[in-house]
Amino acid sequence: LTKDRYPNMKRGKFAELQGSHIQHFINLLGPTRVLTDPNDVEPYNIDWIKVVRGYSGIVLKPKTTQEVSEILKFCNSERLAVCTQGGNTGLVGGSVPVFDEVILSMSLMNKVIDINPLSGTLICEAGCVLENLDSALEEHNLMMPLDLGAKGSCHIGGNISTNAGGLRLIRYGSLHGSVLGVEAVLANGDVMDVLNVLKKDNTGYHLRHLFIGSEGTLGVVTKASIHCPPRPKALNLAFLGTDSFKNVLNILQLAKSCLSEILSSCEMIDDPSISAVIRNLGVNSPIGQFPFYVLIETSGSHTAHDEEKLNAFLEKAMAESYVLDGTVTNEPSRMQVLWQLRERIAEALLKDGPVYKYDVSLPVEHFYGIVPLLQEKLRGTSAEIVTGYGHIGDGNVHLNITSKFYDQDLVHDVIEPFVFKWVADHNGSISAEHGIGFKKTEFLHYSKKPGAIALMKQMKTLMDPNGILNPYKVLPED
Ligand code: FAD
Ligand code: 2HG
Ligand code: ZN
Repeated sequence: LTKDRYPNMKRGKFAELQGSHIQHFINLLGPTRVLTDPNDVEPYNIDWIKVVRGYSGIVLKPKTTQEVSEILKFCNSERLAVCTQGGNTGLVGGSVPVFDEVILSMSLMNKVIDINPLSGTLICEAGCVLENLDSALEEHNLMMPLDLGAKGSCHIGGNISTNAGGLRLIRYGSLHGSVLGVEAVLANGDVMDVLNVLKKDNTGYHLRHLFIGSEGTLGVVTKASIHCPPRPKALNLAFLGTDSFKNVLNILQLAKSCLSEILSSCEMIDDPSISAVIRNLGVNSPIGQFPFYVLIETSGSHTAHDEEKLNAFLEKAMAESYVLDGTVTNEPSRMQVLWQLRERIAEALLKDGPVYKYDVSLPVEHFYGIVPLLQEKLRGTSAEIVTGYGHIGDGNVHLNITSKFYDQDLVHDVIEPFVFKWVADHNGSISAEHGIGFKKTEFLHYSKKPGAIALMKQMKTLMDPNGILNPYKVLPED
């Protein structure tokens, strides 16, 4: 881990870690929850896609809000920068240090505090793994309102801090709706308790929203209360092949009108994406090869009712030749295999080499437009595999470009200017759900007006005057 990995970035004027700091942390947490052995610390310095890495020498593992508070109070007074880390599955380099920031791992704050089946509310600590929460809720016939491929590792605190979207946003909405309250520790160690469990509470500014999507730059989320929907009794999954993007849109429109309230996911996969899953992970597709595939999930409370609706939709989609082939199942093991074809694309693409990722929102008619343009533009370069897939129901395409090696010039001079200008020209957003993190700060201006960026900076200064919380992330350099 070399210190000059980012030659154009200047380390902020923060203190460097001293032996006396380490001793203070050991006094606070005990020796086993302060990691300083470089072998133990290294995994926390490297992000999931292995392109962003820092050289922090310490990982702290608090177990209580009080400990988080003591840590931040000390770091603030000593001017030690802090990078909070959840499951480290973030895709924009926000979860790892850029230089030598103290890493605050939330992994031991993983207790479920309360599940109320009557109100459908969950209160838990921020380090709970998303999948574990969903399993805990299952006993009470409830479910988590979000689901994503990283569910086995990501934390609810990380989901909240990135405002993660995922596979079921079309049905359950964003975390700005589902998160009822949070407890967060501010940069100076103060505990901000807005852990509301009520659905309605219009008592002034809704402070919890400051922590949803602010990527660890305004505070450390320590607890959350979440509104959890009833677990559906009937689930169906259809995996459909089609010949054109036009027909993908036809399928989406038909699914919305025929399935309406039972539609719980609508995802699109293009052929290069599914080919990577088949080739690199050995998962088989149950149908022939098509340029595009659509996954449609229905969830409801009445099996016969849902099947009737789904069949009517499929009959119409086939009659109109929107769908050329497909398979439908309600068997849990088969559904799991089908979901792998979608959920494991990110993992599969990484096996072919470094991946340049662009997570963009677009008006749905432009969802796939940039993919063929880039395929043409990048033909004959080191980065020939261009794929597009994602949350078509929410207008959120994941543009992924796989390269034989990391080609800085191609990324900076060719791909990024083209992608971000195209997205801005088509009234899109340069980050639909992954956030800005470390990798997208210089492009924020494509999606936020100068006045909005200025207000964001003022809020940061107000809440974290010494700038110790996740520096170099979200906000562009002055
Ligand atoms: P981390 O990666 O550890 O951190 C992410 C950011 O949140 C960092 O800035 C970090 O500082 C901050 N943070 C973490 N915990 C806290 C806390 N307690 N308090 C304050 N700040 C904190 N994202 C989507 O939106 N939709 C998807 O469908 C989706 N699918 C994915 C699939 C895969 C296979 C992978 C690898 C990632 C996917 N992601 C997706 C991206 C990622 O945003 C989510 O995985 C998740 O929300 C990150 O949670 P985490 O606990 O891993 O957070
Ligand atoms: C998904 O929806 C994730 O699978 C990851 O958001 C997207 O890797 C990506 O580009
Ligand atoms: Zn996604």
